[in-house]
Amino acid sequence: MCWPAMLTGTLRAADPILYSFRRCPYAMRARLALAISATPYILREVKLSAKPAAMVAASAKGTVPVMVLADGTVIDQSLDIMRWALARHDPARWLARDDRDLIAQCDGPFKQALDRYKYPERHGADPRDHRESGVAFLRAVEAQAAPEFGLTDAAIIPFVRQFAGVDRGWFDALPLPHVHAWLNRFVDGPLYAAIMLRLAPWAPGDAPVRMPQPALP
Ligand SMILES: N[C@@H](CCC(=O)N[C@@H](CS)C(=O)NCC(=O)O)C(=O)O
Repeated sequence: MCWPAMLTGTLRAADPILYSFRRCPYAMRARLALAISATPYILREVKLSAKPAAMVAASAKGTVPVMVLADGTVIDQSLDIMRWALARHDPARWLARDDRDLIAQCDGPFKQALDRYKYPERHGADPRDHRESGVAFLRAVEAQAAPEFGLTDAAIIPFVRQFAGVDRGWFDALPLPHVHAWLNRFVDGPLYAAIMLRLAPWAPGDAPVRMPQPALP
């Protein structure tokens, strides 16, 4: 930050605001890109059953994440928030690993299989059929494993984490060594810890939660 901003705080006051929900995979991917790009922003945790009026006024579709920039621009699709943050600053070269086809498979068939596997009671479905469709996507992820983590990885890994969590024993027994190592490294790593802050839902008048949070000593 330049010295006039440190003195006046004016730039910080204009940081973008992110409406988010801690465990939402779409919001997680947005927070990952904001974290790796070291983008300053104000984080507002949302309770999905009681969305703040300010969020709905910014984006009537009522899904998280929603980012509101200082000039009033609203970005209300998670992938757009990722690309906006990385276009600003991409120190880890995440944009070099942007596989739109794999991300579309994640957001389409894999997300559908995940919902039906995780919540069979809502879909009247046999969860085992749907987890097998999910495995088809995981095989594609396994085949494209790379040592570098990038935009594609950050976009899909929150969904794979949810899928793994439904029945960890079954997931761990799948013959997908790269997927297992990739997911474990991510969940044990500093970036994951940095984006998974536990916060009470935001209410108007609350002190701003400024991101990134200072690193612990
Ligand atoms: N296409 C949107 C999808 C976002 C989305 O569906 N988020 C879920 C939470 S994970 C949501 O806000 N659902 C609304 C609700 O549950 O009321 C994006 O990529 O940002």
